Amino acid sequence: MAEHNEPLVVSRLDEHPDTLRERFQQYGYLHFRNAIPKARCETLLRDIMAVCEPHISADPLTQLPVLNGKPFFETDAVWDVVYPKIQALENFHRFFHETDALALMRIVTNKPVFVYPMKMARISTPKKIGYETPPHQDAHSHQAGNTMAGIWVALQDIDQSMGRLKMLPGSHKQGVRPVHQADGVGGVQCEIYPHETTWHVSDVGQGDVILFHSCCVHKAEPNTADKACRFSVDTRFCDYGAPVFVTNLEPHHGWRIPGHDWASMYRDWAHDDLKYYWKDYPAITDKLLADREQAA
Ligand SMILES: O=C(O)CCC(=O)C(=O)O
Repeated sequence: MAEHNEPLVVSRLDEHPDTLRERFQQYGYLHFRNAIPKARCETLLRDIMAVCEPHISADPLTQLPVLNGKPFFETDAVWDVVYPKIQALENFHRFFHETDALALMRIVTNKPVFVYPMKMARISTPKKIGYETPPHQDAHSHQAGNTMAGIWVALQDIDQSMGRLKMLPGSHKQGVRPVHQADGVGGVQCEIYPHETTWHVSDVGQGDVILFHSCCVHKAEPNTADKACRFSVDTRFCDYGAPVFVTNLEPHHGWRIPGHDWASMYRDWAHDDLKYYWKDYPAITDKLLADREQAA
């Protein structure tokens, strides 16, 4: 089925929160331009790039990340070496606990926010075609209740060649879908129905944010650039007190990279306030929430 692209619908922070929440329910996502200060994105981008050396480094002319060796994706050997170093960056985790990020999440929850402990950094390297993030719903991957949502932040300007994030508008309205195995980040892809041919996608700028419903289908485009890599970060959140499935309390990929646990990640942190901040969260569950909703 041929895909048809339309631009992301742009929302503004000065719009009434009710209007924004209605749009979120209509499309399954909200896109804000320049919603996180560029300086903070730039600092995090530089910190992440520094731990990706020598595999990725700053282009001498543009200072943007470029690939030096072979392309790689999540779970490749190079990625397994650099990812624990990225995860150990205190400011990567703190990024999502700053007031501006929390305010964005609160637009969706309309209640105090719980930020999931698991934080994700994405590196899309060029020429790894077929291994980009397949179409999926986070409700499945995070076993989420229906009030969980995602926040995705562009750490740099991202154009059409660099593996943009693409949303399937309105796809959250049909619940959690069946999945099958797929190559690429996450390893599964969900069903797309025949009438769903229109996707929303745009070039985004450093500091642009996409908030998405746990059932909104999304995927990444392939990175077809010559050398440019794409860096973004994301996490999940819900209204404080909503059930959170227990695996979301682990570091991303802690389940498969030996020694990649909170204690090792925290070793060089300068502050203690965000260490194990979820320990007293009242609604940690090991019940399969997405499956339960699907069956309901
Ligand atoms: O940035 C990407 O490639 C994937 C992001 C994503 O799928 C997510 O945040 O759920």
